[in-house]
Amino acid sequence: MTTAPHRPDWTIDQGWHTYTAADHAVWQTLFERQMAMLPGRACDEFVQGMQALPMQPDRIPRFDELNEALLPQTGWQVVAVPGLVPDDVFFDHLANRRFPAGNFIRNAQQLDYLQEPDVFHDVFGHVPMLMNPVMADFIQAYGAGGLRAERLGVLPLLARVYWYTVEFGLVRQHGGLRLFGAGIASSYTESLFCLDDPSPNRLRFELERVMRTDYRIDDFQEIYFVLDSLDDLLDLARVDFAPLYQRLRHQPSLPPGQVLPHDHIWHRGSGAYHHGGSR
Ligand code: HBI
Ligand code: FE
Repeated sequence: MTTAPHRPDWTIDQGWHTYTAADHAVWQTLFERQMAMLPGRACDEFVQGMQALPMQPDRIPRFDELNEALLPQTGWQVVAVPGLVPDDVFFDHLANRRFPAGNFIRNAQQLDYLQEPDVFHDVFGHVPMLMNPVMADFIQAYGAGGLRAERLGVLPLLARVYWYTVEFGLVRQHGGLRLFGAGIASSYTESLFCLDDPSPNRLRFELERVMRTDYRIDDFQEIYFVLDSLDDLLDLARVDFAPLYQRLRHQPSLPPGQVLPHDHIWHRGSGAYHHGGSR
């Protein structure tokens, strides 16, 4: 939350003409690196969404052009914001099918890691999945649910659902695992780590389990949850969370490195990356 908002919904003009040649060059580096690596790693829906969008290697996309493809497809649109916005502002946008995207781009010294969501994370990572009708409904439902969870004081429980799906989700496809989370799809190193590294746990997605599991915001995830199908998000968008909040609100959270007896394990992580050895 960097700049004081001029509008109550925190939106700003994308200011496309103020991007420098260096900004576009950063986009190009990131874009070409991901597009070369994602085939066989990103799920089909991500690839299809990307193909139907006006994204080019050599320039940061214009949000008005993206919206010409996105609006007729799923009723979503991208709006520009200066960076992280307050939770209630964020949720209100999502509940109304507006995706707030940072308008700035990281600099060439921060290609692999930055704290705030920039235009590469938000547009390259999130917008292709917003072309998918199932994901489109799911994120809208998350926005509405987020406003409720905030009022009930249980937002951390719901935020984990978003984190382990929309941001860092994996899905079974073509007899293997594919990535669909935007936090992964926009990160070269984590796209490799989440699928190829022996270190992290990869468990079947189970809602209550996910709602109890802490996550890392400063490093690769120690655990990834795997949907059987993206269509599972349809049911997830219709879940009545009230009884889950009741049950879970006073339970301790689980550390992300821990595997439980009832977990369905696709891959048990060695833990080597985060803990320097097997446990
Ligand atoms: N703001 N621009 C932006 N992008 C986000 O992903 C975002 C945010 N504000 C709050 C937020 N995410 C999360 O804290 C919620 O999903 C819980
Ligand atoms: Fe994101």
